[in-house]
Amino acid sequence: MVDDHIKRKILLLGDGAVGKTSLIRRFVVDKFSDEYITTIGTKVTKKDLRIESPGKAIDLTFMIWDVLGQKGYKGIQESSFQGAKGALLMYDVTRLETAESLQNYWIPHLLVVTNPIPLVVVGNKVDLADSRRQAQEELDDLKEALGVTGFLSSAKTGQNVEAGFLALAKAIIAQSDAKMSRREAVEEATHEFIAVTDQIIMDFCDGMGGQEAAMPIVRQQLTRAGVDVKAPTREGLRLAVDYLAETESSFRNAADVEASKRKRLGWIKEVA
Ligand code: G3D
Ligand code: MG
Repeated sequence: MVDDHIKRKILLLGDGAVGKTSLIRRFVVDKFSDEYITTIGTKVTKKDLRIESPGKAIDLTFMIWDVLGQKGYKGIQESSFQGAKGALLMYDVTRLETAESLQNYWIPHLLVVTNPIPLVVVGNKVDLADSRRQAQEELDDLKEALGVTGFLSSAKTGQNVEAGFLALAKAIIAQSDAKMSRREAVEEATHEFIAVTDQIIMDFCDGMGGQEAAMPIVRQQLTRAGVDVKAPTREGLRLAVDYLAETESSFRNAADVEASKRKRLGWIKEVA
C-alpha cells in the first residue's frame, strides 16, 4: 500500500496588517477563537488538501504558521521558521513598503534559518487597488526580482486565496519526496511544541502586564517543570501550565486562573 499522505509546515510571512490572519481565515474553515484576532506569538492552523495531478492524487496536510508580523521580533520569528517546507510571502498592494519588506527583511531572515524553500508571493487587498493593472505590474516586477510565482489576492472577496496555497503545495510536492523521514516527523512535532510554548509564555506575560515582570516567573516554573525550551514535550508543558496557574492564583481570581489554564491545556492538546 502506498502512503501518499504528507504533512508539511508552511509559513505565512509579511508585515503587520497585510492580511495574513484574514487569508488563513478565508482558506481554512476554522472555529472562531479570540486569540485569532491579533496574532500574538504564533498561531498554527491545519488544512487538509488534495492535490490532483495526472494519474495521481496526493493528500497533503498543511500546518500553516501565522508568524508574528511585527518587525524586530527576530527571536520568535526565527524559531518559528525552523522546519518550514515553504512560505507564502505576503504584502499589501496599497502599501508598497510592505513589498520592499519582503526583500529587505522577511526573505533574508528566512534564509538565515532555512535552506532555500519554495516561495510564493501574494499581493493582498487587490480589492482596494486603484489600478489593478498597475498592481499586476508591480507584482510581476517582484516575481521577477525574487524568481518566484505569485498572485494578487483579496482575503476580503476571496479572490485567489486558494491559488497561492495551491501553487505552494504543488511546488513543495514537486520538490520533495512524498515520504517524510521519521527524523523529519519528529523534528516537526518538536517545532509545534515550541510554538505552543511560545503561545503559553505570551499569554502568561499578557496576564501579568508584560514580559519584564513575568519572565522571571516563567523561567522559574518552566525549569521546575523540566521543560527544555529547545525541545519541549507535552508532559513538561502540561506540568508547566499547572505551575503557572499556581503562581497566578496569588494575583488573579480563581475563575480566570482556571479559564487560562484550560485554554493553555487546549493549545497543548491541539498539537497532533
Ligand atoms: P495580519 O494578520 O497580516 O496582521 P490581518 O493582517 O489579517 O489582521 O488584516 C489587517 C486588516 O486588513 C484587517 O482590518 C483586515 O480586515 C484587513 N484586510 C485583510 N485582507 C484584506 C483584503 O484583502 N481586503 C481588504 N479590503 N481588507 C483586508 P481591520 O480593520 O479589521 O484591522
Ligand atoms: Mg495577524
